[in-house]
Amino acid sequence: MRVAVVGATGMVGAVMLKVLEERAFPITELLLVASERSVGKTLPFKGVDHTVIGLEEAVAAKPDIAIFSAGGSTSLEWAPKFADAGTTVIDNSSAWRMDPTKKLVVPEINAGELNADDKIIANPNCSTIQLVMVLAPLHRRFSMKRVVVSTYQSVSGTGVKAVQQLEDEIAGRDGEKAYPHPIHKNALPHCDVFSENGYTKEEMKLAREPQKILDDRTFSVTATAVRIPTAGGHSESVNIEFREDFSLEEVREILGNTPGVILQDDPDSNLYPMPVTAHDKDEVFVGRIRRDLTQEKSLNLWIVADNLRKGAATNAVQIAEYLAANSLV
Ligand code: A2P
Ligand code: 11C
Repeated sequence: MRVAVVGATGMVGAVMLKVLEERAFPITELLLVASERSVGKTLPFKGVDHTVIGLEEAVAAKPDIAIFSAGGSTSLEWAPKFADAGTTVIDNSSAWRMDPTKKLVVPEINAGELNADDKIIANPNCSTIQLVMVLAPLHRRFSMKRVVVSTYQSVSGTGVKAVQQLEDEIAGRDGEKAYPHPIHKNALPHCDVFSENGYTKEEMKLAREPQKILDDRTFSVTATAVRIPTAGGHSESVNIEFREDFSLEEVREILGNTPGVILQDDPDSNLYPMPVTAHDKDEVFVGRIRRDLTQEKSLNLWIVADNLRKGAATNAVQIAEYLAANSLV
């Protein structure tokens, strides 16, 4: 495969390169693409320096696959240009996710919907991916009615500037601010921008994307998204009301047998998912599985994943792997 990584100099881009290398994706030529500011810089891949090129040059090279993580406006403008040149785009931004003509894919759940005509494929939001990885197998068995999720999201989800803000505040240094408040020793009920309905865009992504991925509007999701001072890894407290009753044994068995999900649920030995243990892992971790004692057929659990891995780079590379394995590019 001839592969372009658009946004290669960025935070997700760096993880993208690491994941492509680790998973030994079959690359015959790699194009590293960023803004004009970075053209001419070099980045290593498999021990070889690669020179960063601009978007025009990358489109003209007609790669088989372009994985985008360069922000929504770059995707909106450039993904169609790559697609017109015959390149399949896997886009990590929010630009195309809710476009009814584009598929929103978590490979373990709905890669089967993809075909060779899908030229722009959307990668879901990080907090959505880890949530649906756990919801999907439970929904298939017990039919979800309503999900209430509260997130605890790391500063890496906001980007380099936010990681720097946290480091500056810990060190007591002045610096640029990514957030309107301190993040060190704080928690901000504010991820992405507020929309007119009082929810943030991040909360609305959590409400809408799962329905599209599961192709089902018979359940609803309501969310509160909170930024906390963790360096990497998003956590989620989730309450699920089902139509069918369940046993905790069966829930554990289902999740324990779900590819890409790892059960970490042994309170007696203080075993539960945490950002520090999920760091640099491709899987989604689930624990604290217990009945909601206040309502029938309802479950509480806790989900953690590395937001830059399964939440972004790994999921995008898995889509590329599926396309390659099924001769769809
Ligand atoms: P650059 O490093 O040249 O600015 P992050 O999310 O970590 O901020 O990274 C964003 C990524 O998207 C970077 O690789 C950045 O390149 C790239 N990028 C941002 N704006 C553009 C643009 N207009 N065209 C191409 N790449 C862009
Ligand atoms: C966060 N979920 O942690 C965001 C980052 O829609 O792709 C990714 C934003 C997006 O703030």
